[in-house]
Amino acid sequence: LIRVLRRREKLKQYNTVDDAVELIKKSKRIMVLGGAGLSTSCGIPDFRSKDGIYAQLQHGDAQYAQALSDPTDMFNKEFFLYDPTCFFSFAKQIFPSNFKPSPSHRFIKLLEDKQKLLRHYTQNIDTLEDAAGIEKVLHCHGSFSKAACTTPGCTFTVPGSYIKEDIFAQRVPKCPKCSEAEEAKKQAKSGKSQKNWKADDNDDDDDDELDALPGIGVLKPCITFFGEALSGEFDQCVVQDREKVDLLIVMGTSLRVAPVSELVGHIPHSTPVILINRTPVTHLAMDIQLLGNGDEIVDYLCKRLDWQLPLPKPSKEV
Ligand code: CNA
Repeated sequence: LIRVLRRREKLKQYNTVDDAVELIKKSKRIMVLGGAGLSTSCGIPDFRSKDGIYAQLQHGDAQYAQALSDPTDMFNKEFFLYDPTCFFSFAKQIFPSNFKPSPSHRFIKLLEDKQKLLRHYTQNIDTLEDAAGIEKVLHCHGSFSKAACTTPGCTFTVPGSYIKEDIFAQRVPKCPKCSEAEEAKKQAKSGKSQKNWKADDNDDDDDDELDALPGIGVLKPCITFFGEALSGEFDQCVVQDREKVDLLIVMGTSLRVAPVSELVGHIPHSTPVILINRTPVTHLAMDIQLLGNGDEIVDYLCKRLDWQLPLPKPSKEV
């Protein structure tokens, strides 16, 4: 809170859209922090808007409303391990396929082309930054570009395309290595009981308990669920970037998901922050809030900056 108040104190010189244009013009190391609002115009719903995924899960589809005590359970690791079918019956709605980057993505690419982008921290998992050709991007919450086995100790990882068919067929994709191991284990066990062997030790019982969870041995997309830690790369990048950044642009996010939302507090108080979002952010101090449709706002900013947004590229599937 102290940090927030100091920021308000210090930076009250920036208030208007003219200030935003000037800041973008003069800044050379812009950090962008983006969220689901970057991709809503591409047809991918966000979490918390009135027509977002949470509202859909809570009120729209009875199947999910019954299964989930809270809509965030859909992206909760513990719930996933107990019931992976729920996520995989829903995942096709957010799996990146034939989506094209929005003007907002292309604006970030333009910042990069103008040598102004320090890094784009995206919370999105839809890989549309890659489709837009943005190179200085950190996928803070991972993405659908890979999937990995959930069995502890199994490192089997595949490209996202490997599980695409299962996702669209609403099937739970199984790890082929663990399926083999499971089969071998079953056979060994039946051999054991035939010979009437004793159980080996307690560790084995623990393993059995874990193995029994339906979400173990499943190829889970490498997206960060609630209850999972972010990769160490996030902290490393923040440490590297915090002293270099000269402007932070927050785009299309409610800033409700920590620790990424905390990035705003990690940068120096002297660094101005511009928010481009449909709804205001009231729990963190922004110097300038440009509220409305993000694509229209970046279009306006480009006109004011005399910049041309790059044309959309042909879509690239995961
Ligand atoms: P959120 O909490 O749903 O917030 C989205 C924000 O974007 C809201 O404040 C909206 O007002 C705003 N918004 C929506 N549409 C527009 C628009 N056209 N123009 C301007 N603003 C708009 O989602 P956050 O990103 O803040 O939350 C982080 C979560 C969302 C991450 O863990 C993501 O993985 C997760 N998510 C990602 C995607 C995706 O990859 N496309 C989709 C849904 C959820």
